[in-house]
Amino acid sequence: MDIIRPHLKTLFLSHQNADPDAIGSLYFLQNRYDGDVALPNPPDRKGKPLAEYLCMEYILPPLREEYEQYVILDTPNPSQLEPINPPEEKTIIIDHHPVDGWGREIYSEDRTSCAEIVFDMEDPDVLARDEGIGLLAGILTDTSGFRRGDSKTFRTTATIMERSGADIQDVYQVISSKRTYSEKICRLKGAERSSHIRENGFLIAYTFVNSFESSVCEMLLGAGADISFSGSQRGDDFLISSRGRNDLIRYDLDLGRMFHNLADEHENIYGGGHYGAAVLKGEGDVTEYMKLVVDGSRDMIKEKEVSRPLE
Ligand SMILES: [Mn+2]
Repeated sequence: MDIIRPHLKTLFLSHQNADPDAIGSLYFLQNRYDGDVALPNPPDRKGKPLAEYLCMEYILPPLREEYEQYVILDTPNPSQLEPINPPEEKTIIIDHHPVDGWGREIYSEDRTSCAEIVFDMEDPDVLARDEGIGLLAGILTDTSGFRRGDSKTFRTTATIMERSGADIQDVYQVISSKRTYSEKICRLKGAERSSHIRENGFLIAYTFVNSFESSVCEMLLGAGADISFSGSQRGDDFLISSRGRNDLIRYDLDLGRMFHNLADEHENIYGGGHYGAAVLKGEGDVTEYMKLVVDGSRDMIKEKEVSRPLE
């Protein structure tokens, strides 16, 4: 498929706090097309060791050069590229998120990871071991360790393993990293300050922290919540991260869509994501928006008329 034009001076871009799916997909395409890579800020806890392992060089803002082609990966909304703002007419967007915040034509497929899309798009006969590790790391994290995914996911995974010679143990070794002291403190404080409510048998937990919002959400799921929210206030801006158990999809409880709809109703707010992972952010008071998202999740459960049996 000819989505990316060869022989043009190309910059590959992905979202803030780049995860292994972003890093692995960028690395693979950079190898194929020989362009530069730029990120809005440094990668996240798992993206960073992967980028280091791959010796992937990336440019951080400000960008000093102009390019003929900008290829944006794994990014559902332009706000996730800030402060990078590529010229619209030279931009190609490749993504796997169901909620589209771009308002213009993008190349998207309903897959669990961007890595699957870019690999199948290129379908190379020969794949370097490190390319395989990058792509597999993306699939592994976006499927939450293969707890999500359809037959296409596993077919693509098998093909990448066969052609690159990489295996899953290699990938785990590269992306498993220890939590920093400040992350551990955030998680503990998040636990201390957390509250929870029940709605039709679903446990909804929420808390307030200063950073590591998504890690704190995962901690709350680990503690037993079905849906978790963790919010922070930074000056005039707030950020709320959300996570849901993998089976929310079975109940059609889509946190990404809920955040997207909330953002549509409020000015200067961005919201989006997947069923089980979403972010709402913008200008405003975090406690106010926390109330909105907690109420929103209760309403969603009531509207869908779903319940979880108490075991
Ligand atoms: Mn992704």
